[in-house]
Amino acid sequence: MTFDIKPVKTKNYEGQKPGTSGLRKKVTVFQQEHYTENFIQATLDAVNASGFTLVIGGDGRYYGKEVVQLIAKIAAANDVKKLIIGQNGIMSTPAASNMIRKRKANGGFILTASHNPGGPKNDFGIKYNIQNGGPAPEAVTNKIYEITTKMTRYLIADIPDIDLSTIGTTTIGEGDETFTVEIVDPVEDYVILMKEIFDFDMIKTFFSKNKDFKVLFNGLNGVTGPYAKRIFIKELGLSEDSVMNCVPLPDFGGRHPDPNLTYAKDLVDRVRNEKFDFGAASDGDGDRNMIIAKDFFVNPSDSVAAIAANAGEAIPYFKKHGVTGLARSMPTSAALDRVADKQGLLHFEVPTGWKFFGNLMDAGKCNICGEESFGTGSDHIREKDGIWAILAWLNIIAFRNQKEKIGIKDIMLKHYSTYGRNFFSRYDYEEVSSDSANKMVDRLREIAKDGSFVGKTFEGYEIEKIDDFEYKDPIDGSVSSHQGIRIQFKDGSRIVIRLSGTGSSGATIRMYVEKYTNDASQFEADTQTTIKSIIKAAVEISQLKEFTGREEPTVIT
Ligand code: G16
Repeated sequence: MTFDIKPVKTKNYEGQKPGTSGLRKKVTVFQQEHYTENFIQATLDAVNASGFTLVIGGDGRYYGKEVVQLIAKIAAANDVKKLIIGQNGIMSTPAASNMIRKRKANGGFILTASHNPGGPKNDFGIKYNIQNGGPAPEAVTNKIYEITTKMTRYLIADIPDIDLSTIGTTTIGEGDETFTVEIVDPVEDYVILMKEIFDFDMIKTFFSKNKDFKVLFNGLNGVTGPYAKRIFIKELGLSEDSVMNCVPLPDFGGRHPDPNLTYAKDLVDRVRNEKFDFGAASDGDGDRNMIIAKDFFVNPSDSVAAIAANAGEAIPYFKKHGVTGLARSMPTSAALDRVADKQGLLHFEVPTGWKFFGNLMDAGKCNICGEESFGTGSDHIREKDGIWAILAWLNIIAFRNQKEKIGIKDIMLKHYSTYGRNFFSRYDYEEVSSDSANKMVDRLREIAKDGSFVGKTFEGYEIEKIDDFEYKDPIDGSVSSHQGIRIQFKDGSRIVIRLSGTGSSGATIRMYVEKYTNDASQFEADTQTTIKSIIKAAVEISQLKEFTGREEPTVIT
C-alpha cells in the first residue's frame, strides 16, 4: 500500500436511520464532526465493500463535492478498488442507476435529498444503491443503521483531493494495492440508453412536422438541465427556449425542486398562459416528473397507467421485450390495476419507496411501475426516471399522431373511456410536530385493529374495511409492516393516511384520496370538487385538526 490509512476515533450519532430513500437531514446535521464519515463507514461495513467498484452520483446540491471527497478517502481506506464519479460530482439518480448496471459495479452512493430544497441551511442526503442499480432494500438499510449505533472508529486514507472537473482515470498506489478513480461524463451513457428505448427519429419527425406543437421543460435548476438540453434540443431538435431553469445550482436557485403544481408553479403558469401543448418538469436528482398541458394536468397515477396502456404498441423497448407486469405503490390510485386487468398482465401493490419494485423487476415480474409521488419508470434501470417518463409521453404522442392529431388531453380522455377514471388527490401537511403526527397515526392503528369504525358512515361514505398495510415481498418473503392506514369505503372510494419518510425535520402527514367513476359525463369533472366530501371524511375520521391544529394542507397535488 502506498498511502497511509488512519483510524479516527468517533462517537455515535442518533437518528442515522435511512428513510424512504436514504438518509436525509439538514446540511448542518451532516456537517457535524464525524457525522457524515460515520454514515459512509457504516454503509461500507454493512455491504462488505472490500474489493468493490462503486459509482458516485449526485444532484449537485450544496455540500455534495465535500462529501464526494470524504467518500473517496474512506473508500480507499476500506479497500474499495474503484470509484466511477460523475464529472463535478453530478450524475442524476437514474443515470447513476444505469451506470451501476452498465459498468457492472457493486453499488454506489447517490448524494441527494431529491426534491427537498438545497443550500447551507437546507437539506442534504446520502443514499446507497446496490448491484442491480436500485436503492438498498430494508435488510441493508437496517444493517447500516444498526452499525451507526455502535460506531467507535472510521478509517481514512491519506490521499489527495480528487480533481472532479476533469474526465479521465487516475490510479493511486501500486500493484494489487491500488485505488482507481474514473471521472465520467454523466450524460453520455444515459443518452445512449434512452436512444435504445425510444424512437428518437419518430419523435424528431413529429416535432419537425408539427412546428405548432409547443413544448416547455422546467429543470428546476436540478440535475436534469444538461440531460434535457442534450436530449430535447440537440437530439430531438427543439428550440433553445423549450427549456427553462436548466442550469444545475447548489441551492436550486432558492426553489423547492419538486415537480408538482405548487412548487413548479412557474411552469404551470407559463404552460397555461402561453398555451403549451406539452409541459414537463423533473426534480432535484432527476427521478421525478410532472406532465401537464395547457388544458390538462396528468395526475401521476394516471400517467403511469396511460404509459402502460400504450407502451406495448408505441415504445420500441416494450415492443421488443413485451410487458409482463405492472406495479404501483399502495397509495397510488388503482388506475394502473385496471390496465393490468384489461390487458391480462400481472400487477403488484407495494409500500411507498422505489426500492420495493427492485425484486419484482429482477424476477421479470414487472416492467412498468409508478407512484403517486410523481415517480414513473420501468425495468430499464432500478430507479424511477423523470426524463424517461417525459420521453415515454413524447413517444406515445408521436406514435398516435401518425394517424390523427391528438394531444395529452385527448389521450387521457380516450384512456378514461376504456378504463374509467380514478380521481386522485394527495393532501400534505408538512412540518407537523412528530409527536402529534405519531399520536394521530397510533389512534388510527387502534381503530384498524379493533374494527370499531367498520360500518360507520362519514359524509355519506360507509366504511367497509380499515387496515394498516403490510407487504410480503413475493420474491424474498421479507415483510414490511405499518406502511399506511387504508380506509376502504363501500362504493370503492378510498383514503390512505401515512407519514412521509423523506422529510428532514418534524413530520409530514400524507392523506391520499381516490374515487372511481365509469360515468363518461364525469370524466372531465374537477378533481377537487369530486373528492371534496371524501377529504372532509378523511379529516373527520383521522381527527387531523384536533391532533395537529392544522386547518389546511401545505401542498395539494
Ligand atoms: C422517494 C422514494 C419514492 C417515494 C417518495 C415519497 O422519492 O423513492 O418511492 O414515493 O420518496 O416518499 P414519502 O411519501 O415517504 O415522502 P424521492 O424522489 O424523494 O427519492
